[in-house]
Amino acid sequence: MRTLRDASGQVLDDALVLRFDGPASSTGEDAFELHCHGGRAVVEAVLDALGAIEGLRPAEPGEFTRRAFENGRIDLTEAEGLADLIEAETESQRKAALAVAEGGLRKQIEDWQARLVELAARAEAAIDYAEEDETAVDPSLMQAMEGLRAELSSWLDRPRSEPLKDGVRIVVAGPPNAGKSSLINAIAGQDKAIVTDVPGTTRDQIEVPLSLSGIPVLLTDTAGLRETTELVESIGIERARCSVAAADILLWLGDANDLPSHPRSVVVHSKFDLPGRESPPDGVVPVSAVTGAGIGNLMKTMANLSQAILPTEGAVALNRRQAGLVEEAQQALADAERSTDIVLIAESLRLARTAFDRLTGKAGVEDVLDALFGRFCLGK
Ligand SMILES: Nc1nc2c(ncn2[C@@H]2O[C@H](COP(=O)(O)OP(=O)(O)O)[C@@H](O)[C@H]2O)c(=O)[nH]1
Ligand SMILES: [Mg+2]
Repeated sequence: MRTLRDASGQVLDDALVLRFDGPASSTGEDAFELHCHGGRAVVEAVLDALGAIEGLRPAEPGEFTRRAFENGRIDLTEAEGLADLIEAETESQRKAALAVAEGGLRKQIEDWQARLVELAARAEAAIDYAEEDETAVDPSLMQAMEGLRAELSSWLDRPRSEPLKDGVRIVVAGPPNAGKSSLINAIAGQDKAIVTDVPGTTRDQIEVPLSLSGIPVLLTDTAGLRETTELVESIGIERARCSVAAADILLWLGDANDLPSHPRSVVVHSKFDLPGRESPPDGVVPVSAVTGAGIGNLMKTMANLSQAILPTEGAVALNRRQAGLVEEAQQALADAERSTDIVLIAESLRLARTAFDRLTGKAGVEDVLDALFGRFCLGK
């Protein structure tokens, strides 16, 4: 406990002063914290007194985390995890972010890096002994590269972090008047989309964030897909096509024969209540937005499909940036495996190491840093 005074000696507060000596502090620098009484006037008076000291200024958003990163206390993946942790809104988002913030991915990358360094050293050594004429590359080196590449591949096959962070993108598409907007309203339980019997009503996309049995979902209504010369509608249709391509899950309210190619789609047989629509073909999900029949079943199907593209709870999942770099490393290893020239193999291994350096933030990441630390709030 210490008495805080300003430069003129005026007492400001009695406060708890905590001292953290570098390099063991969270930023790696010498630091201290003042735990003042919480009133706004007290905090302002202390901040004013601090501001009057030459060389002191308020921290930029994310500056503490940035310094921790720059001083090597955390790597880039941990900083990314921390940013996600601060933004986490659901339990599953919090657990996933924490796994990365606590170094789950950093440790994995360190293991890969260590193995790569070893492989690179063996390749470099082989160069020194290589004869003029082609000599076969050591099969055990090839095997080790293959093992590492297979491991990276299996990581790339795992669910990514984006669907958990931003919600699983479920896009409802089909011909005009199929009942797309009505279906979204029935699912959302409220009138979010405009429904009419005039084909071509929905021209712009409507996005409804929902929680499907605890899974964050972004349900998107789209313009009906048809040929049109009307400008606004045709822009809407173009957007609908883009949405379908970008969808995690596609709900198709049209003929199964016209289903756009998509890895995860459900053919929905709408207006199940109407005469002539009572006997749906096999393999489709019948629903009626009017009576509500089949809506619960469709929601269950959507939840199951969503579950499959979400990371397991608390597991370390790669984001787009990280997956891109793991992919690069994997590609470099694949190139190395195909090559019979030890010099080229060594070069590919060097490329893989660079990809990992960018993954942890050791190299070439200035643009990423500004974008990342800009996401933090003041005082973090
Ligand atoms: N009977 C019946 N009519 C429906 C159903 N769903 C939609 N409709 C009607 O079909 C028309 C087109 O619906 P809408 O949702 O605007 O279709 P969209 O163009 O695909 O968005 C409207 O008149 C709706 O009232 C349904 O399940 N049963
Ligand atoms: Mg519509």
